[in-house]
Amino acid sequence: MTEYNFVEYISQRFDESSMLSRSKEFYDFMNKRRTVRDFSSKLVMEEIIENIIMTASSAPSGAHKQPWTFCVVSDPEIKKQIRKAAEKEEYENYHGRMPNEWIEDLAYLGTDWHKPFLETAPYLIIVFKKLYDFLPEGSHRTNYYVTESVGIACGFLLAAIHNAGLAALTHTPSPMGFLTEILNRPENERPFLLIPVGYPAENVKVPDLKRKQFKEICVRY
Ligand code: IYR
Repeated sequence: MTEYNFVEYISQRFDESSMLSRSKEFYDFMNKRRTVRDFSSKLVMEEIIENIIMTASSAPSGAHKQPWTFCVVSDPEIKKQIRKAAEKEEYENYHGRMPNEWIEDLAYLGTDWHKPFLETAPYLIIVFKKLYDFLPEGSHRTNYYVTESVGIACGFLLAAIHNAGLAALTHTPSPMGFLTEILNRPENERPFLLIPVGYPAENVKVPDLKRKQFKEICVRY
């Protein structure tokens, strides 16, 4: 029988009162995260971005395939191309492609087809999901639960961005095929999420939204 290598798990243990305070403090901290749509162009240290991405890549994934690529764009020329292509699609979305119900649901966010943040934010992190991997000789190897895995990694990414004191926007221009072309990604990758990252603009305002109460989102058995 094949023997596989297992190593000791170094679990994080705290006494119960620390668990209570840590869980509450983490909730309070995460509950302060907000999506921001106006960014400062102030530069962010590369190493902070690297740490954030490595945090995202520590997420669990189907069969530990880590089926993701994080493209980090800071080149103004590429950002400009991305903005132009995204605005072209979004113009169509806001002028007929999105049904009225969707437009109504977005009204309170104050969004429209203009996407200046795609140029002002110092970094755009474009997350690609990898449907399969290439083996060295060119054949394909399947990845599993790709959407779930990459979704979880994006959650880690947003938490790490917030933890670093930076702001982000989960932007989903649709359709996103232009990202494959502009960034010249291989055929096994599909764009998943476009996340501008940076410091929020001075005095930035966010919609006055309320989050659901515990009872509304949790059912006990
Ligand atoms: N992708 C468009 C529309 C949009 C859709 C949803 I759902 C939002 O929560 C916000 C915007 C845009 O980025 O403007």
